[in-house]
Amino acid sequence: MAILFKSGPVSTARWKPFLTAAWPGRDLRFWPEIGDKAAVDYALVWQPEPGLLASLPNLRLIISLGAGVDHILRDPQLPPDVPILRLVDPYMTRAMSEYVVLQVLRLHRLDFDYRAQQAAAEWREHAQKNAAERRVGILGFGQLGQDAAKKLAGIGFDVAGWSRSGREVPGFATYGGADGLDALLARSEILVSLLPMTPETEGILDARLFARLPRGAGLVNAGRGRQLVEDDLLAALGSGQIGAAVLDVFREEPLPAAHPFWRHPRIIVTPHVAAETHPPTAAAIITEAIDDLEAGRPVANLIDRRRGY
Ligand code: NDP
Ligand code: OXD
Repeated sequence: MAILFKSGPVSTARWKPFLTAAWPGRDLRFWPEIGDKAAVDYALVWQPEPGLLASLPNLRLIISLGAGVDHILRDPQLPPDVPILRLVDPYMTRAMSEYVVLQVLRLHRLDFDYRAQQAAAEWREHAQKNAAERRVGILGFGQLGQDAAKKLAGIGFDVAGWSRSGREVPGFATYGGADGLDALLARSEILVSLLPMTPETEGILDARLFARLPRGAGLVNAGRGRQLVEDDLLAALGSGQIGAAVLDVFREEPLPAAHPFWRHPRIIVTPHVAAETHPPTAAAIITEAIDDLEAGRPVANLIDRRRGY
């Protein structure tokens, strides 16, 4: 019975002490030291290379070291019947909400304008709405989207959410499907995307979508980079259809130094840090999932492969 951990070197160094403490005496293996592959029954992974999971013949559970699972599902050789667990960690959820609140406030309070004015030593005031007069739309109304909505509503923002199912969430206007998207976009002066990466959401943040937002809308993307059509965003910023954007995720990460986003005056870039995995709390959640599986109890937060998230 062995547990394999596969991530980058920095993440491995951060996780190691917590995993060792969580599973004293268990056979823990840190990639690339896999040893006997037949002995591995659990794999904790971030961006496993294609074929790695298929090479473990007795795997019982694949555990994503993040909330998203696109980095696992993209493997064409992924073993079809092994369940996949995604991280749902209240610590991470709170981190994402902090990020969303910060960026929505930044857009709401015209921070891009005032930073630019400071650089030019220009003293000029703009009309300022109150949060209650600012409509925020959240694409992806799951764990992260709903918590962010609650925190934004606590400040007074008028928040609505969009999901695949159009699920009802008490206290919020919710929308679902293609028709629902039109309605959500029409009311969103600030649009926050917290969508999982699936074939349906790839490229969803494109010129067609931007055109349906109120003119000058702000955008926050902390879902996945491949959901954004980068040239369409640059064009929408150029025309003023999008007023400013805050981006945490990118098609290519790290974002190449020559990429125009780095120096665009109406874009803020953060290096995929909106909600980092937190090993102390995540290790406890993973332990519980493994205990449940071994005891024959239902395991929470297994993904539905057909939906892709
Ligand atoms: P959840 O599975 O809890 O929520 C996903 C939401 O997206 C659900 O409301 C779901 O609808 C909706 N959705 C999925 N597909 C579609 C679609 N085609 N059309 C409309 N709505 C759709 O996920 P989380 O909230 O936990 O995480 C969301 C994503 O955030 C992750 O997959 C990851 O990509 C990203 N993330 C980014 C981080 C960062 O640091 N930047 C950190 C953590 C996560 P329904 O409710 O109907 O199922
Ligand atoms: C995640 C992420 O999916 O950090 O957890 O992007």
